Amino acid sequence: MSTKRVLCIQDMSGIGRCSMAVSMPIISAMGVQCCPLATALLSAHTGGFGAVAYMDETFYALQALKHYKAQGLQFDAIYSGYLSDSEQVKLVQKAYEDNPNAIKILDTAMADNGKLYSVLSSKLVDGMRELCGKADIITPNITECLLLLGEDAALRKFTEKGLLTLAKRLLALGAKACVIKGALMADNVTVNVFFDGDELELINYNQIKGAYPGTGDVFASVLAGSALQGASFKQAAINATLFATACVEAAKKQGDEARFGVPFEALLYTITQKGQENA
Ligand code: PXL
Repeated sequence: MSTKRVLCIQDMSGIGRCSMAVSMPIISAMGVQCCPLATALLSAHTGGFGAVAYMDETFYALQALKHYKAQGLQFDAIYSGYLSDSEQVKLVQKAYEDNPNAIKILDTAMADNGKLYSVLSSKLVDGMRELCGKADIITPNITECLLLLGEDAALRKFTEKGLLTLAKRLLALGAKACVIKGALMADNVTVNVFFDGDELELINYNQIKGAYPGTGDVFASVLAGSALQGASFKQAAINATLFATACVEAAKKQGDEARFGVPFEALLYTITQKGQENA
């Protein structure tokens, strides 16, 4: 069987272990080819390094998509993450149109801790909501989930019933499955909520204090890699939770500044095929 190919649509940031700089090594380690469609270049992510150097690559990315279409190149999956401008939503739409048979994984990376990222606009929220209508699986964190549903995004606790209602409302936007990440429950347990319209799975994990940027990108990358390896979306969400949690635990142990992201490099061996065989 030939190596599966995923088109990865997001920015490339030099410092802070996020987006493409996380997805390429993780997806590659999982034995899947990660083809980068860089939507922007940044010197660092926008959450902790002051005024970043920024180059928009929307025009380039559109030309690249045209090139792939002209060459008849198809991708097994389209995985998109952070988009820096609502115009970039069109890139994802075009990639979906050009690859009707691809698994469409939409990580609605745009907000956290009750707030939209400071450099983004509410137009992007509308664009992400539209994309939700065409994706197979969407992976918002709880803040993004509430923004997509037009709710107050302030952090609060939820019951299982409340989370099921949110998940049902998310799927009503059009996706086949969702994972709501990092929802805090009444008993102070944090869960990732998987729902496919049928089965609800609350994936518990040990929430560690400290906001590490890029953890959502680590999660979505493992989910994409697992899905392309043939795992069910539910199993892919479990694998992604385990790896992202291990990365945050390693960061805490190392005591690095949170803004530099999680030290996933030392754990990559655990998600290679060889590493899984030896587990
Ligand atoms: O991990 C999300 C992300 C990706 N890319 C850029 C970001 C962020 C979060 O702040 O700023 C440029």
